[in-house]
Amino acid sequence: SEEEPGNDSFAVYDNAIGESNRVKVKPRQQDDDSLRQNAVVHAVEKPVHKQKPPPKEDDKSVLDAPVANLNDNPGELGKPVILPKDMPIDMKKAVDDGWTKNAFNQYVSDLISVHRSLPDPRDAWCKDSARYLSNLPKTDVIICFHNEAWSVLLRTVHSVLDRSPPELIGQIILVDDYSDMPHLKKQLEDYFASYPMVQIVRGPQREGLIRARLLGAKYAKSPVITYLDSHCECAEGWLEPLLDRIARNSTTVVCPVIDVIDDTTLEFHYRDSSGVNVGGFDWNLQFSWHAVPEREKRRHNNTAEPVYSPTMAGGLFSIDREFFERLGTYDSGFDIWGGENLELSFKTWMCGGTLEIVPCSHVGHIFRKRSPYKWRTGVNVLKKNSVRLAEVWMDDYSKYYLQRIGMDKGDYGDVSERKKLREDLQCKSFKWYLDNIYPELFIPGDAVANGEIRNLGYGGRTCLDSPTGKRNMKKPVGLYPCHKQGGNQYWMLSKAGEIRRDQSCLDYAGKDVILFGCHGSKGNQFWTYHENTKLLHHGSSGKCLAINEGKDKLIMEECDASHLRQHWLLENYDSS
Ligand code: UD2
Ligand code: MN
Repeated sequence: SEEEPGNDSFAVYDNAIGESNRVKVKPRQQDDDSLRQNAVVHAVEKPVHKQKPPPKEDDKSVLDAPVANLNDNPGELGKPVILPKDMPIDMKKAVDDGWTKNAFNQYVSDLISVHRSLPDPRDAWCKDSARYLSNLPKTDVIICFHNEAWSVLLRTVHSVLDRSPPELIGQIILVDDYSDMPHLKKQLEDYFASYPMVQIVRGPQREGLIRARLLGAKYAKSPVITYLDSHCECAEGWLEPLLDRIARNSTTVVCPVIDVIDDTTLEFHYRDSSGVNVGGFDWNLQFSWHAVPEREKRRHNNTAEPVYSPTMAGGLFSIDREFFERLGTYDSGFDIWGGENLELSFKTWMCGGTLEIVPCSHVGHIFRKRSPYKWRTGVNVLKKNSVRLAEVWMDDYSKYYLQRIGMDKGDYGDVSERKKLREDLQCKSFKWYLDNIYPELFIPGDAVANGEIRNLGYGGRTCLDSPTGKRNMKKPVGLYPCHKQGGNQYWMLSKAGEIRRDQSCLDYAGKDVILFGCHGSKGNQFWTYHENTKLLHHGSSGKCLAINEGKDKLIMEECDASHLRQHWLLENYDSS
């Protein structure tokens, strides 16, 4: 499951301080479909300049235009837009600027209609309207943004308007989290002036996405709240399957399948129901995707049925407004970005609710590889959020997270109110959650050793150091001076003889020693530690783990306890 495509898509912003390059943005014209008028587009496998003139300025006319015309426009039906390799210099500059400001290809987005069509990603099972209750509750849709690109924000809103039954939407609440891009000022109000459903709320200062969502919730009146990121596209029939689950049980929190909108071409890649993933997390409190576990598959007759998910990705979900309030909405002490998704997931399960992914509901999202906006300077925002989360919800298990950050909690503010909330709600324990909702998660306390793995050769100051990022899963595992701060030097030896980093295992198949998704069948992932000789003996090869003289490479050698370079010290080793 480590290799699921979704995995790569979640950026982890290491320094918690996103760079931002606030280049002045050219004011946009009123109707965005007009942007395409002068554009040169190379659609895939199509000759240049193939596209028809864009539809008329009036928004409504776009919908009425004959389908045949529309389908030739760039990006229609979710198709990719590929720019020519040899771009004229000013076009190249515009493309680069778009990337700098947004961390996705804004230039390409601007070529695509804000009403573009998408393929219908639904399983046949989903299209039977008898599956859904006829009296569904209304939802308000809350979309928070901080310096979002104009065409992307508008496409998000239009995808809701164009593909939701109007009687199911109360308001669309756009929350501006103190953007300073000029197109997000009066121009936005002007644009939506003729859309009574759309309301714009402006935050008085930069709040971060969590408090911005709370601000939006204050304006919500419908029985259900639906949150979306500001770079999404809702697909056909996305809403009814979500609302249906809440109509049946108001403590069910639901997420659509998040389809990937390519950051470069804006291609809409949808995932059919057999490829659905559920959410998990690791002990760094980072969200991760996993294949639907067997125990969950057994509950279903059809892969399109809603599946239980231990956690949610965070940005896209619907929740009963009163249930959200009962759960204490979000912790308003969370800043800017991160951790709120796990907070809501844990308490949903622990305090009497259910969290599901609904394969019939599809919403695309542009996954970015870096955060384009400014975070807070001088504070590790993500760590502060995660410490609050761990302190309030994880009981004794919080220590496994704290070990990953060298036991240094920093200043995380006051959490007494949140603890009281948990008490008042009489929520279940975190152990109950792990045992019943996420039994797949490896518990560090079940390890025979945890912490650094130090080599005793050449001075004895070198530690096993994990390659970073899921992308590097197949890169050789490295070496680095021991730093005692956990992080990439935090390893666990499991009772089953795996050297683990959460769900990935040290693996040797004859070439490099790499990290690979744990498979639980020993072989290339089976290691035996001999406390007296200090050798780390590998199962399938019979060799021993060692380091080279340069202290920068792991090697596998014939076992020989007289070589210090084969000696290892495992932190907190306890074989009893
Ligand atoms: C994911 C979630 C995101 C959120 C985050 C963890 C998905 C698809 N996305 O990250 O919703 O749960 O994990 O916190 O599940 N924004 C503000 N103010 C800020 C920063 C961001 O309003 O200070 C807006 C931003 O414009 C966007 C939304 O919040 O609409 C989420 O931010 P993101 O897209 O940078 O987060 P993402 O998708 O990497
Ligand atoms: Mn996002």
